[in-house]
Amino acid sequence: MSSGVLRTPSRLRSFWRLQRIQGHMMSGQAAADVLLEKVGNAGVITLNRPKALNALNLSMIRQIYPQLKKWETDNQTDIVIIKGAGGKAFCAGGDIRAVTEAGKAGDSLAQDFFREEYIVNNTIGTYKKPYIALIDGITMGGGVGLSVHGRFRVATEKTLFAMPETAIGLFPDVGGGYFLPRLPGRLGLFLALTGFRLRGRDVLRAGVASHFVESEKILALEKELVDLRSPSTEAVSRVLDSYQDQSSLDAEKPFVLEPHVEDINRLFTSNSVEGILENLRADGSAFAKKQAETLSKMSPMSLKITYQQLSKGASLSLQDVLVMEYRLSQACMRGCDFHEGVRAVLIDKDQSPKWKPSSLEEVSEQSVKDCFSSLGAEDLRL
Ligand code: QUE
Repeated sequence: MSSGVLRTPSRLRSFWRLQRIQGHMMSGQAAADVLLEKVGNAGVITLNRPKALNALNLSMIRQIYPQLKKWETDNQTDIVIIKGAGGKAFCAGGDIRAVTEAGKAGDSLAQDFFREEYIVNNTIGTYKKPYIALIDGITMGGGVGLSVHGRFRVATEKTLFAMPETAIGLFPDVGGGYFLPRLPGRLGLFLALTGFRLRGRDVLRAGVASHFVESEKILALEKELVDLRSPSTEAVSRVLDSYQDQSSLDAEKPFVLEPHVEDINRLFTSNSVEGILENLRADGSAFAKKQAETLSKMSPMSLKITYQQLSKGASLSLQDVLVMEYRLSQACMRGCDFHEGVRAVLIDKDQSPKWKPSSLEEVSEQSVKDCFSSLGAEDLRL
């Protein structure tokens, strides 16, 4: 690589003179919830609600989307990097407390939030320039939607990944119906139903991340990406590979699910959630017992919706999955479990949701089918 004198001024300029697109401070008010900056020829998105673990709200979505579209065709922008502020989280999900409150009050936020969030997910999934998500911390739900559909997802030892929505009466949305059934074997269905958490290098091993880099190297990695002189997909790929090769952290530690991969593939193969639960209960291993116990705490309606969502999603495009998931999001908004789950987990924090229906057997086939029905003029269009 050349390190000529000629390069230094432009590199300094590109790195230190941050071109502000939206102000960091809104004239004496609180800090902006998302920062959108040009750093050299990179567009950099920083999710900036560290106290809320950078959970995504509609305001952030409405700033990110138009900027992504502009950068996609802007001659001065070659790559897009997305990261989280505060060192703890990339993005811990959506601001679903506000969403359920809006739903109960009949406010349009409940429709707009999911619609506009999924439009961003689709934009990332079809992005024409290298899109690099630095998932250096908690990455759940909505945070997964901002990363997993992009070309590059960089995990670190601080990454904590999960799709935990069945615990709050929702379902693993933001394109979960697309990427989860495309993971090896029955891994995606397992992650979707149980909300199982993956950490660090295991996020790469599961096929969710594209690279693993040590957290302390992320700043240097970002600088190198921003300084790339011809930032093609191949060039970005080479930089990420070289950073990945520098780390052997946990390289000898086996994948946490390695001893259970065959069990998961066998036990999570059934034509119903009840069948999966029977498989787990009949198996008798400590692992199977634990997963059965986890599933027994989840919303029965959510489990059945999720099973169908992934079954259908396996053979749909990302766009068609997002249209399906938008229908499901509005069905959850009409029902009780989503509101009850958010109450139990995020508002009252009693962790004891009262699901309706309370058992899998009471969830009728028709009630699940109805959740997938067209919304007519209200359907998501991509
Ligand atoms: C299950 C979930 C979510 C969750 C907890 C669960 C979820 C979500 C949040 C969350 C986290 C931090 C925030 C926030 C929301 O927590 O989807 O507003 O600041 O978004 O057990 O599905």
